[in-house]
Amino acid sequence: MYSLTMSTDSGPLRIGEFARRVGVNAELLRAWERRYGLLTPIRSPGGFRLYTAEDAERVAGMRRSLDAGLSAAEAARVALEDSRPTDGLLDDAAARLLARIRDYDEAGVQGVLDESFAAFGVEAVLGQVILPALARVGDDWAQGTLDISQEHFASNLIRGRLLALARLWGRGGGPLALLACAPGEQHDISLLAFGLVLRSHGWRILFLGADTPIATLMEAVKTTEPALAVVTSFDPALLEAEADALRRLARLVRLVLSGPGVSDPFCARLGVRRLDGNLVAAANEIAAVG
Ligand code: B12
Repeated sequence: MYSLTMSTDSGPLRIGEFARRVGVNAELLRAWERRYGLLTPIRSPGGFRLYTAEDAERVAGMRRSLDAGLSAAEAARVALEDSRPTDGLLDDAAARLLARIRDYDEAGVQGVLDESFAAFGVEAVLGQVILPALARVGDDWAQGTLDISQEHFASNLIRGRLLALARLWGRGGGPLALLACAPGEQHDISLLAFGLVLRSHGWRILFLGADTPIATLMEAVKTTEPALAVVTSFDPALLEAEADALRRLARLVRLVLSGPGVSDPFCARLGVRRLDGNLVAAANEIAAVG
């Protein structure tokens, strides 16, 4: 069985290294490219061919079909049909983003984000590039293979980038969503991402961000009368401490609780809705049902 042989931490590769990783010699790779259009390398600024994870996936598919006894032309056709170019490119961008984060390479991080936003929609970049890279940053940090300074470097760049996209997201005529993190909660990047997806459906966003006291949230609700208030937490204890205040808030506004710190039993106790899982899907669902 041939799996995807390019690791997730490498960016596009020159042919020698690519050949080594996929286990097919460079001459044969060139022949497959020339004869069947199996590979679609991008060009480096110096004009070298650079192969991506998508190319690696096609080579793996080609080898599987050859092993199954198909002719080379037939195997290439099957591999091309099976390959999912967009997913490959997005995975590749996530891997490169992580590599640039590890190198503290600010221009590199911005470059990957520039390319990704230029080529794909906000939803795809958030859901398949930025959030997976952040999740991986967290995992690697927890395992001790990534330093907290790299996590801070990444968080600040990404947060700044998302805030720039959020500029004037309170304008317009759509329904208003008030977004805030629970008191004591610092993780506001996913809430920003959620707001951007909701904004793409025409919603207006009032973002209060990290560590918002529930009393002040109530004041903002009274003044702005939002259609929805979303409170996020990554830590169940922070919500538990605010149970009474949240219950009062839920009397004033349609309230949903979100993030990994929220549980079904807690929401049931308060009689509020829980929104979690994939945040892009959650925002799309809210936008669809109004
Ligand atoms: C960036 C980051 C930080 C930054 C936050 C910067 C910022 N302004 O947001 C800083 C440095 C402040 C930070 C601090 C801490 N962090 Co931190 N952090 C992270 C990291 C790397 C990414 C957070 C993030 O944006 N996640 C969003 C996405 C990537 O996560 P996700 O789980 O895939 O989210 C999915 C769903 O849960 C859901 N979802 C998540 N949010 C929302 C919101 C809405 C509206 C909806 C609908 C859905 C939804 O959608 C996502 C899928 O689409 C995570 C790693 C991780 N896996 O999350 C750790 C992580 C959350 N942090 C962790 C910890 C331990 C901490 C600290 C306690 C560390 C410390 N000792 O100080 C503090 C706590 C600070 C506080 N009081 O809040 C742990 C939490 C473990 C736990 N549950 O107990 C994690 C998981 C790292 C780890 N692997 O251990 N952190």
